Order: sequence, then structure tokens, then C-alpha cells
Amino acid sequence: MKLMEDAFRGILNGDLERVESAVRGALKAGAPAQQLLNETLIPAMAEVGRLFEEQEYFLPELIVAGKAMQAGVAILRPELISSGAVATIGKVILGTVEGDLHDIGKNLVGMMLEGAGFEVVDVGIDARASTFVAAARQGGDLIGISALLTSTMSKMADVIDAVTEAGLRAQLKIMVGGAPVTQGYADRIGADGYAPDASSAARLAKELLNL
Ligand code: B1M
Repeated sequence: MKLMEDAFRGILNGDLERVESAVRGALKAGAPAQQLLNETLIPAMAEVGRLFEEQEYFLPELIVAGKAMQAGVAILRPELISSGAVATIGKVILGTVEGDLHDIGKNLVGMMLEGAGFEVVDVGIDARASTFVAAARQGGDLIGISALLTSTMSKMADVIDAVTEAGLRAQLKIMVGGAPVTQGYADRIGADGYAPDASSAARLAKELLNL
């Protein structure tokens, strides 16, 4: 569909208005939100990443592409959330680790969790271990930690250690994810689970809580 191509190109060019109008148009034409996300917006960001790696794109292009992506996701948000359950089935504390400013993936995970019926407490980006702990002290069933940089992945272990030191580990499940994270890494740092993408994160959260 031309509108999908438009949304894809819009992200690549950091053209927020083009993305917004293409996503609105595609939804209006009946394209499912999940399909737009998985087959257009996420691949567009993957292409932006490739161009950055190839040094065809630099930080400014990354920034505007990220903003264009977020504008598209914001339009899909109501659809993505309403496709799930209605009642609150558990509380998830979700954040991106200290030193890491990437939040597009985390926000998608949050939306999928909300769509699955969870209440999400978003502690934001660049969140210290103590911030996760402070939120967990207010009550919660699961902590979700996101990291997009190999240099910030180790901060996930700091969060788990801080939760353990605070005496909260037994009552909380911990799930990790983000592009550089693997199941092996999750096992090594003592997380309860790893999910490679937002949809499987919502499934995993339910599994971990026996829902
Ligand atoms: Co940055 N960046 N970035 N960046 N950036 C990456 C991650 C990179 C892979 C690009 C590259 O080199 N190809 C690279 C990391 C290399 C590495 O460490 N391995 C990189 C770099 C190097 C950097 C800077 C250091 C660049 C610089 O300054 N020279 C800098 C670091 C800043 C910092 O954080 N301190 C930087 C900055 C930025 C921007 C701020 C400009 C911007 C982020 C904007 C924002 O998030 N609001 C940005 C962007 C946009 C990217 C790329 C291009 C796209 C990331 C994205 O949003 N993807 C990225 C390249 C790439 O990913 N191919 C890149 C789409 C999103 C839907 O996917 O985030 O992977 P993702 O989330 C997925 C899964 O990972 C998973 O589900 C999500 C949805 O399916 N998931 C979870 C994520 N969290 C989860 C948690 C879970 C479960 C699943 O449970 C809790």
C-alpha cells in the first residue's frame, strides 16, 4: 500500500507530518495497527539503524527518525491498547536503565502490557536502580527493564541487585529486554525472563505471574 511506503519513507526522512498523515490514512483504509507497527514502523527504524551503522546517517538523522517513529506510534496507541483485555491483572514497573535514553521499544512494551490488562508504572529513561526500587516499594508484581546499548546492559544487573538488597526480590518477577539483550544474558544476571519484542513481553509477563 502506498501509505505504508509513505510512513516508511517518512521515518527514514524524519518527516513527522508525512508519518502522521500516512499512519492515519492507512488506519482509515482498514490496515490493522499491529500490522502497521510490525511491517512498516519497526522495519523503518531497523533501516535507520542500518544506515547509522553504515555511517550514511548520523545522530541528527537518528533523532528526527525517532521523533517521527514516536509520532506514528502515538496514533496507533489507542488501537494497540484497546485490542487487549479491560481489567487490570497486575502492576508492572517499567523503565530504561541508567545512562540509556532509548524509549521507543520500552514504550511499545508498555502499550502491549496495558493492552494485555496490566497497569504500567513507567519510570522513564535513564532510570537509576534506586528509582526502580522506589517504585517497587509502592507495590508491584513485575519489573520490566529495557536497555538498548551494550554499554548500559550491565545496569540491568544493578537493578536486580538493588531490588534484592531492598528485600523485594521474592515478591517481584523481573523481565528484561532490548536489542542487545539475550536469554543467556538474562539468565546470567538472574532475571526471571527475557522477551525479544513487545508482544512476547506481554505474553511473558502473564506467564511469569501464572495468569
Ligand atoms: Co541509538 N543506538 N544511540 N538512538 N538507536 C542504537 C540502539 C544502535 C544499535 C544504532 C546502531 O549503531 N546501529 C546503537 C547501539 C549500539 C550498541 O550499543 N550495541 C546506538 C547508539 C550507538 C546510540 C548513541 C551512543 C549514538 C551517539 O550518541 N553516538 C546514542 C546513545 C544515547 C544514550 O542512550 N545514552 C544514541 C541515541 C539515540 C537517539 C536518542 C538519537 C534515538 C532514540 C530515541 C528514542 O528512543 N526516543 C536512537 C535511535 C532511534 C536508535 C535506533 C536507530 C532505533 C531504536 C529503536 O527505537 N528501535 C537503534 C538502531 C536499531 O535498533 N536498529 C539505535 C525500534 C524499537 C521498536 O525497537 O528499541 O529494539 P527496540 O525495542 C524492541 C525490542 O528490543 C524489545 O521490544 C521492542 C519492540 O518490539 N524490547 C523489549 C525493548 N525493550 C524491552 C523490554 C522488555 C522486553 C522487550 O522487557 C522489559
